[in-house]
Amino acid sequence: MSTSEPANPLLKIYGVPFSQPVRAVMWLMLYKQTPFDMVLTNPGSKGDNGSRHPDFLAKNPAGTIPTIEEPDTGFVLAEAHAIMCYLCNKYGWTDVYPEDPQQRGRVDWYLNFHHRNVRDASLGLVAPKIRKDLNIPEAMQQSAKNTLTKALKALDQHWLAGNPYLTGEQLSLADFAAYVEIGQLRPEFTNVYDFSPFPRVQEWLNTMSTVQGHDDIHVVLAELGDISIEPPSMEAIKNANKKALQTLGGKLANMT
Ligand SMILES: N[C@@H](CCC(=O)N[C@@H](CS)C(=O)NCC(=O)O)C(=O)O
Repeated sequence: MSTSEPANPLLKIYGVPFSQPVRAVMWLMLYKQTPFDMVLTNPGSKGDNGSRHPDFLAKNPAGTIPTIEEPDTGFVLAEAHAIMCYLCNKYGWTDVYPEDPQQRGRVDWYLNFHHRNVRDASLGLVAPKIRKDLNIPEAMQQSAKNTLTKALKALDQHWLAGNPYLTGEQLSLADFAAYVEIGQLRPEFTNVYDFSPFPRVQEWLNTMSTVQGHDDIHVVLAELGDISIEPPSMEAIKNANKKALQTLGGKLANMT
């Protein structure tokens, strides 16, 4: 693992630990031992700390987390993958975002493929239990589950054939991005998916759980536990986020 000089003043990350794309960005920062300011921002809320509040929409009109802001330059960026690529470019983190055009091309390939494919893990299996307010139609949930299963087949038969990480012998941004979606479904977390048809994916999940920062980033899910039978209460979700924030606060994140 390599380290970098802490940014000064610290980079602001708007989000909450329960958000998958926020976890991907925070994991990269923890992996690189780079401190940041975590600005708690509730997804979808129009309240003061919400991603749909006019102040937040002025920064990111899509109203989504993660969004980052550099206090020294005022530079704002949204979309988890754009953020991770930017941070790698800025700090020279070429181990996880290689300079070689073909290797980088493969990472970019995965990061683009991820949307509407692996990302459907949340739409089909997690959001229906956690965000009851969204009333995700049954047909949409089923379609998302089918999309995820096809994507996992592609990971098992193509991306992970012959190499331990998604894009080769080295851990890359692709692995962080994919794990926050797929890993959340594991038996030790929400327990909502049977991975037995995908042995290479299972092996990769085990490898990823040994990557620096994994346990700290996943406190929120370890706290929430199995949701396969009973959807968690709002109280349980809030407590899990709180515990996660305490852990992250004790590490590299300043909480604001
Ligand atoms: N493509 C975006 C997706 C971000 C996203 O869906 N964030 C959710 C939380 S997990 C969000 O902010 N939802 C609030 C909303 O859409 O109102 C990324 O990768 O950053």
